[in-house]
Amino acid sequence: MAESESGTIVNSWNEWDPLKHVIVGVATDCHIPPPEPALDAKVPEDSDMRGQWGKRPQDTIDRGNELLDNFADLLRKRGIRVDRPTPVDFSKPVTTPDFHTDSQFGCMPPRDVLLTVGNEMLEATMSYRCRWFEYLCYRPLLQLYFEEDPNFRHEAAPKPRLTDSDYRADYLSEKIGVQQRLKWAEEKFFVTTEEEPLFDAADVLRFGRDLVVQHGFTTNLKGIEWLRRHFTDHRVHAVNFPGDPYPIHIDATFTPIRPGLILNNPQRRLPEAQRTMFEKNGWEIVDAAQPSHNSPPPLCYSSTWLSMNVLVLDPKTVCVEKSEVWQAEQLDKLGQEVIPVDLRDAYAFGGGLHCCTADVYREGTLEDYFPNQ
Ligand code: DAV
Repeated sequence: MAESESGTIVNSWNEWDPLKHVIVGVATDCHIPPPEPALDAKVPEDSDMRGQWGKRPQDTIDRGNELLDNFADLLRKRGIRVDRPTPVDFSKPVTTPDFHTDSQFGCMPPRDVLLTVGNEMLEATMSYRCRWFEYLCYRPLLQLYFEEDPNFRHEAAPKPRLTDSDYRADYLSEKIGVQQRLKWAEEKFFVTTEEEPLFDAADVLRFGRDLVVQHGFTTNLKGIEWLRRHFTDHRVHAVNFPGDPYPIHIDATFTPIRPGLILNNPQRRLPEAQRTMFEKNGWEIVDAAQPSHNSPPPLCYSSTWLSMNVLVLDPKTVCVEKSEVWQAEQLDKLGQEVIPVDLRDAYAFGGGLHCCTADVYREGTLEDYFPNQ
């Protein structure tokens, strides 16, 4: 591979090859956005976030940044280059010809916005109005990579209109009840419609030639079809996980650890019919260990299953949140070196160790891990 004078290389084909360069999010100015359809559907019915919006308390932002800075330092000490996004003013309302929202969100989980496949970084469409402009926080970095790596391809998926026709009104009641939500999730009846392609980057897992994409609240079938037509050298597989009443993002549900091994959330098992590709190629899907906590931290969108939102540094080494002792123990028994990282107080900003990062460069090449299709 040609290397530029700066040494910058954008290239990553999977979730486990040796990590050399990564983006870590920042919590600065992070907001709880005002109500909007897709976001409301994700906020659990008993959440302390219902009815609240505005800038998050400054002391929680400072604490989140402290933990994210420490994580960035830990990675740097292991020889990994770490870059950080540039927050925009998230208090600014956004008006397009099609929608208005009174504030934006933040730039903590870069994983949601940026999808790296080989030498390409693709800005996702996103599916929340408050996150429509989030790519702006990453543009200074992507411009830099464009200058420094002559092979880097900067791509952006078509910006969606996000009118009301993108969302099912059925989901707008607060009192749907978890049983109804589970039934709808099983039937693949999600809050987003098939009006136009929608996807968040965190719904995509990269396995070399195969991309595995979760169909749920944040990614619709048209979004998956768009990815299929875009990544023409890849096989794109749609998966869904009944058992999650609020299905967004695949990375607290299905977590590849190394070639041949995936953790699956035991409350959100991959349906039997979708296991064939893994079984035919000798991949093991094991139930993830239980989370250490009974409830998420305050003002957090995500479930307790951020326990399995781990960051793999190489096929033998994995970062696990420090308090998630059961997950750490399981990975240790599975033969991985486990690095504990204190991040729980940053969960509220949008996720765990996988969410708060986005790959720029992992060593390694494009491989076919599933030759028997
Ligand atoms: O379990 O709440 C969180 C995923 C964040 N990227 C969950 C999914």
